[in-house]
Amino acid sequence: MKILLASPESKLWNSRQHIHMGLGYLAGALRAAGYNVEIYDASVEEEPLSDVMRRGRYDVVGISSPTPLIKEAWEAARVAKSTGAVTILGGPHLTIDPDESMQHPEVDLVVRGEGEDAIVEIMQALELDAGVQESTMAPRVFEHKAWSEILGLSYRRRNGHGGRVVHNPPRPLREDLDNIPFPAHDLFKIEKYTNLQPLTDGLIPNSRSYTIVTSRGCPFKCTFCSKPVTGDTWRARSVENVIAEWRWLVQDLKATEIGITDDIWNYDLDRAKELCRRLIEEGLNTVPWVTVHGMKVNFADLELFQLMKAAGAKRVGFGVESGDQEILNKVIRKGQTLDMVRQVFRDAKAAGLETMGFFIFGMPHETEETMEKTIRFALELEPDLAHFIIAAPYPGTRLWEMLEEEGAEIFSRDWSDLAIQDDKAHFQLGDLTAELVERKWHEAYRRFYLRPSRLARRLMKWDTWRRAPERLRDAKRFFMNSRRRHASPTSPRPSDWQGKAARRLG
Ligand code: B12
Ligand code: SF4
Repeated sequence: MKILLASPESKLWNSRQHIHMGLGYLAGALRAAGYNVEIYDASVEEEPLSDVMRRGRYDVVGISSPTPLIKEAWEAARVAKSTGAVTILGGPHLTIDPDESMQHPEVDLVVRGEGEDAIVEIMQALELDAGVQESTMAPRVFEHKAWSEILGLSYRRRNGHGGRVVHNPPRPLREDLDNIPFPAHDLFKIEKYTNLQPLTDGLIPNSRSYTIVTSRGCPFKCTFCSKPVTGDTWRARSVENVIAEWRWLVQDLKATEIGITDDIWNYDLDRAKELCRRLIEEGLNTVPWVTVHGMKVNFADLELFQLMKAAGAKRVGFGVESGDQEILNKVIRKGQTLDMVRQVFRDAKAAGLETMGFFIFGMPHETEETMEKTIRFALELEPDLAHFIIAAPYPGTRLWEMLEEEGAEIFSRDWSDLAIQDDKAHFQLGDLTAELVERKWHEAYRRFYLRPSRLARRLMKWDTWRRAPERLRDAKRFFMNSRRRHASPTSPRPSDWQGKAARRLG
C-alpha cells in the first residue's frame, strides 16, 4: 500500500515555513508499522498535487487541516480521489467539525484527535475491506466490523445503513508519549524550507531547520486559544526520549537550527532545566535553538534561562498578550501578571537570550486605552521581535462563545477568513469597532518597529537591503492602514456557527 501524507496549499500570510510535525508523526507511525509513506507539503513543493498524484499512484492520501485551510483540504481530497485514492482528513479542524467534511463526497474518512494509532488501524482495516463506491467521485462506504472499532474515526457504513455517516467514540489521548515513534524528520525535503524566524534572523533559504515537540497540550484556558486536539491537558515526553531525537537531528540529520514548537514546554520547570543540563552533557548544545511559540512566564526563573543559554538556546518567546491587567484577568484569562512578564524579560535578557513577545489586539471589552497600554508595554519590554495579532474567533473557543453571548458583528464569511495573522479585524462589538482595532494594530507595528533606535539597528544589517522588495511588501502590510472588507449581507452571525462549534465530538 502506497501512502501520501499532505498539507494543502495555503494563501495565508506566514512569515516562515516549518516542517509539519503532525504529518511527521503520522509518517513515523506508519513507517514503524511497515508501510510505505511519503510527505507532500504544498508550502514548499513546486509540483502541484495533481501531478504528484498521477505520477506516484498512491493508494491512500491523508490530508491535514487547520480551520482556515479546510477548503484547500477538500480541494486536495478531490484531486486525490479523482486518481482513485482513498482520502482521509485529520487535524485540528476535523476534530472540531467532522460532520461538515463528511458531507463532502471526496472525503472518505475523517480522523478526530491524535492520529498515530488511528492511521495505522485504518491501513489494517483497508486490507480487510477497501470499501466500495458507485463512481470515481462518489463517497466510499465500508462494511467490515473492523471499521467500527477504530476510535476517533468518522466513516460511512454500508451494511443496512445506506452509507450513513458513523462517528465512532473518541480516542483517548495517549499517555505514553515515549512509545510513539519519532516523527519521520528524514522524509521532509528539508533543504526546501527556510530558517525558523526570518523576521528576526533574516531569511536563510535552504537552511536545515527542524522542529521538535517535547510535550503536548497546555492546561491553561486562554479564551482565544484553539486547542481541539489536546484540550486543556499537558503530557510530557521523558528527557531521555527527547534527547534521543535531538541527537538524531544534530548528529545524523545535520540540523543547523532547532525549534521547540510545544504549546508550553516549560510547564514542569525541573524537567525543562534537566533537559538543558542533558543537552550540555551530551554536547548537543552546538546547534542553536529557539522556542518557536511562547514559553509560559509562570514557570521560569533566571537559572532556567542561564541553563538554556548554556544549552545552545538563542531566543525565547513569551505570550504577553496585553498590557492591561484587567483584560488579562477578565477577558483573556491568561493567569499571569504584568510584573511576572517584566521579570522573565529581565531574566532572559540577563542570561544573554534574545526575546520575542506575542501580543493580541481587539479582544472583547478592549478600548483605545487598553490597546494603547499594550503598545506601551511592548515598548517597555523591548523584545527583539514583537508580534502583534488581531483576535480571531475560532470555533470551540471561549472567545467564540463571548461573541455569541454579547451579539458581536462578525465579518468573517467562512473558515478561510479566520487567519490569525490577518491584518483585518474579524469582528466588532459595541465601541470596539473594526476601524479602531486595525488602527491600533498598525500603530503598534509602526511605533515598535519604526522607532529611530530600532530603525538604525535594522538598517545596519545587510539582510535589510538584500531583502528590500520583500521588506517593502511586509512594511505595507504592517505599517499602512488599508481599506477594510465589510460584512456582507450573508456574513454568518456567531449564532449561525454556534451549532458547528457545539458539535465537538471529542
Ligand atoms: C508549529 C505550528 C505552526 C507552524 C507549522 C505548521 C504545522 N501545521 O505544523 C507554522 C508557523 C507554519 C504554522 C502556521 C499556521 N498555523 Co499553526 N501551529 C503550530 C503549533 C504551535 C504546533 C503544531 C504541532 O507541531 N503540533 C503537534 C502535532 C503532533 O499535532 P497536530 O499537528 O495536531 O497533529 C496531530 C493530530 O492533529 C492528527 N492529525 C493532524 N493532521 C492529520 C491528518 C490525518 C490524515 C490524520 C489521520 C490525522 C492528523 O494527528 C497528528 C498526530 O497526533 C500548533 C499548536 C499545537 N500545539 O498543535 C499551531 C496550530 C496548529 N496552528 C494554528 C493555525 C491557525 C495556523 C495558521 C492557520 C495561522 C495563520 N497563518 O493564520 C497557519 C496554517 C499553516 C498550515 N499550512 O498548517 C492553530 C490551528 C487552530 C485550528 N482550529 O485549526 C493551532 C492549533 C494554534 C492555536 N492554538 O491556535 N503553525
Ligand atoms: S495561549 Fe498558550 S498558554 Fe494560553 S491556552 Fe493557548 S497554549 Fe496555553
